[in-house]
Amino acid sequence: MKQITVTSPLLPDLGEFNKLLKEIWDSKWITNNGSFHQRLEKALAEYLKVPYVSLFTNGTLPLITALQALRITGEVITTPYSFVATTHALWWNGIKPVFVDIDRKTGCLDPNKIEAAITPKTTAIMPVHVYGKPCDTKAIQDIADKYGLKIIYDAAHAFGVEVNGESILNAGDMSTLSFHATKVYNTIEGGAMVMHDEKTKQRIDYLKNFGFAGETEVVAPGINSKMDEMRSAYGLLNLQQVDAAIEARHQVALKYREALRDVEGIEFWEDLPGVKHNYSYFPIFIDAQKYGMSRDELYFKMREQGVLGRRYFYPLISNFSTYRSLPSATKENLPVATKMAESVICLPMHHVLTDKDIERVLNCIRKK
Ligand code: T4K
Repeated sequence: MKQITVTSPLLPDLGEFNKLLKEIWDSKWITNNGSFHQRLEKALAEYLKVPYVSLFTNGTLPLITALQALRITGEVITTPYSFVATTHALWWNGIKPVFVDIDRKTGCLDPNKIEAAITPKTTAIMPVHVYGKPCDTKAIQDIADKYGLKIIYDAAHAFGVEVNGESILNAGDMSTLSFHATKVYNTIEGGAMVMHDEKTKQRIDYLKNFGFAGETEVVAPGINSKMDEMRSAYGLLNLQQVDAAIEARHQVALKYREALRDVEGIEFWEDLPGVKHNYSYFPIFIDAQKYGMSRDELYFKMREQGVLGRRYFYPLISNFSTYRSLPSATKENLPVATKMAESVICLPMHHVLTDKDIERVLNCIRKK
C-alpha cells in the first residue's frame, strides 16, 4: 500500500540542478557568500516583495540570531502553538518564554491576551504565523508601540503569504523563514531572515558569519549559519516552480473543503478575505462528541490505512518537560491552544497528491 505522507518535498529538475552543480564545481567556490548565495538573496527579496533577505542554514538559527541582533533579554511573549524551535530560540538566548493563548480563528497569538502578560521584564513579542495564517499584525504592532517592545515574527510557514497585496514578512522588526524539506519552498535545509534596512542586513550578515566584519575584525559573538552554494542553486531552481506548487496545493485544499463541508464534527478554515495563502498545511479539528470518534482514534485509523497525517502542533510547546514548569504554561492560561492541540490533524497537503490519494484521505474521514 502506498503511504500518503503529510508532505512531499518540491524537488528541482535533476538535469537542471546538475548544470548548476557543474558551474559550482568549475568555480571551486562552494560556500561563504558565493555567487549563487547572492543571486538567491536577491531573487527571494524580489519574489517575496521584501527589501532585504539574509539566507541561513535552517529556520531555527535566524530566530536565535534575530534575538541576538535586537539584544532581547528578560521575558518574551510567545505562542505555545508552534513547532518547538520557536521557544527553543528563546532558551538558547537565556530568555524566559511567557506563553499567551491563541485565537481560535487563526491559531495565532491572541492580541487581546497579550497586554495582561506584559511585565517590566518584557522586551519583545515573538508570534508565529502558524500554518501560514497571518497574525493580527496591526493589533500586535499597536501593543508593541505602546509598551516599547520589539516584534520578531516566526514566519517559518508563511512563505509568499500576502495581506491586501503586501507581504506579511514586512510586519514587525524582523521575520524569519524556514526552507526545510517539509516546507512549501525548500532548499533541503535552509532558512532566511527578512529585515527592513541595509544596516540591519549588514549586521545580520556579520552575525551569521561568526561576527566577522572584514578579515580581521569581529564585532559580536556570531554564529556560523551560512547557506552553501549547492543549496542556494537548488533554491534558485525551486523558486521557478514554487507558484505552480502553491496552486497545486490550493486545488487540494478546495477538494478537501468541498468534501468535508458536510461531515459533522470536522471543522477547518476557509481562506481569509484579502489574503494570498500558501496552503502550507491543511489542519482539521475534530469534535469527538459530534464526530463520534476521538482525534487520536481517527489519527491511528488513518495511519493503519497508510494515510500519514500529523498532529501538528500536539503536544503544545508548553507541555514539553523543558517548559512545563513555567508559570504561563498551565492549561488554565492556555485553554484555546490546549483544545486546538488536542483536536487537530494536519491532512496530507502537497503538490503531488493525486485525486486517488485525496479520495483515500477523504474516505478515512467520511467512513467512520
Ligand atoms: N518555526 C516553526 C514554526 C517551524 O515549524 C519550524 C520547523 C521552525 C521554526 C524551524 O525551522 P527549521 O530549523 O526546521 O528549518 C518537520 C520539520 O523538520 C521542521 O522543519 C518543521 N518546522 C516541522 C513542523 O516539521 P518533522 O519531524 O515532523 O518532519 P518529518 O521528518 O517527520 O517529515 C514529515 C513528512 O515529510 C515525512 O513523513 C515525509 C515527508 N518528508 C520529510 C523529509 C524530511 C519527505 O518526503 N522527505 C524528506 O526529506 O519536522
